[in-house]
Amino acid sequence: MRIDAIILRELHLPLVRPFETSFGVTSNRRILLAEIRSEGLTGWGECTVGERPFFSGESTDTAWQVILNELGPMLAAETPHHGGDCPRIFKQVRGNRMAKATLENAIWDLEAQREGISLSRLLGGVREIIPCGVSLGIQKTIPELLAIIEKELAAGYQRIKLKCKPGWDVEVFEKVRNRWPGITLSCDANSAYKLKDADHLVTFDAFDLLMIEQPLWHDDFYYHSMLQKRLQTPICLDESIRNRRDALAAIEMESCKIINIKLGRVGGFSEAIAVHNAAQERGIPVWCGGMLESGIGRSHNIALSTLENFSLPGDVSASKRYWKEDIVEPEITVLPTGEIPIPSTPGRGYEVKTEMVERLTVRQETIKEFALVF
Ligand code: OSB
Ligand code: MG
Repeated sequence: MRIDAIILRELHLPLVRPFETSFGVTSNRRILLAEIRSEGLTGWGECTVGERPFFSGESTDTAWQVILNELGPMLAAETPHHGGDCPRIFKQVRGNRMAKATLENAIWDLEAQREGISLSRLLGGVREIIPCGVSLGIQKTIPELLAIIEKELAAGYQRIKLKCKPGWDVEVFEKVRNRWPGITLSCDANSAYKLKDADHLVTFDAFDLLMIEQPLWHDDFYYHSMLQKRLQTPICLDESIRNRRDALAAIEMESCKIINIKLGRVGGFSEAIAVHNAAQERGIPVWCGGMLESGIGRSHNIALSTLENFSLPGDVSASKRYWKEDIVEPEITVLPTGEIPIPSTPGRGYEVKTEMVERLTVRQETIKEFALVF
């Protein structure tokens, strides 16, 4: 694929309602998009980075800089044949996995279009429809949370994940379980606890949670393995898993029984598939996480979720839960069964509304082959 142009854009998109986790509140998203033009086709990538470096060490501004000055010029100087060529092209750059995923995923999108097949098929997906769950942020009051759960269950979602932190956990689980004894429920602490909270975390076992996601430090395996020995509830790792080696280490150490795969966190489709395969070979189920993406990132998550070992409902939900109007057409919708059918058209299957993207763009750069000349 000859790279004709790489255009990097930042868009501002307000969330329909603020999203609160143990590390902070997000009300407005700064969405970074890469548009790659190649031989008459256009591939899109979304950077799933947060506005502040609170989930990972990357932020909107670091990703912008690294894509513009390092990764973009590296890619523009090459003629990649496959999305899978990107890890080699970006090898010299350490870390910055969300920045890398932005460009790599756009190349996979181009490759699917070039081959005339869906992105799901190119990735090796086997599902024609995927099960969906929702991730519910920390609310001001428990009644407000219960009202939201009621609405999401009525919409058909198959799993409810509650964000939690000290002070917003057992009391909440108790109220939710009392009201809905049979639903599939999980929680996500985003590293809000320490090992000294182990006695408290053991009390979560009473609520029959499908999993507890990332209870301890964002970069830890060892203490999670200590904690898992004391818990009946399976631990799921999110932040800790940066690549296949991490997945192997975590599985070997029994730090988790489930893995959340996020495209940005692991650096793109190539590594996401590698994590998926490593987990599958060892009997560890995976599911696809979300990062409050626009329809572009969301369509990539949908394609990824069609791989065989994505056997649990992901945080892949409808556009309207986040956006008044999404930047793709059709917007992403979920069936009353809590499922998303997989588009079979070439590429992502959701068209980018280019006029809307242009209208919302606050900065834009066209990346040149050698932006930096030393
Ligand atoms: O830990 O899964 C997480 C959102 C921002 C940062 C981290 C996480 C999340 C979510 C939202 O849980 C999932 C979604 O996009 O629906
Ligand atoms: Mg998480």
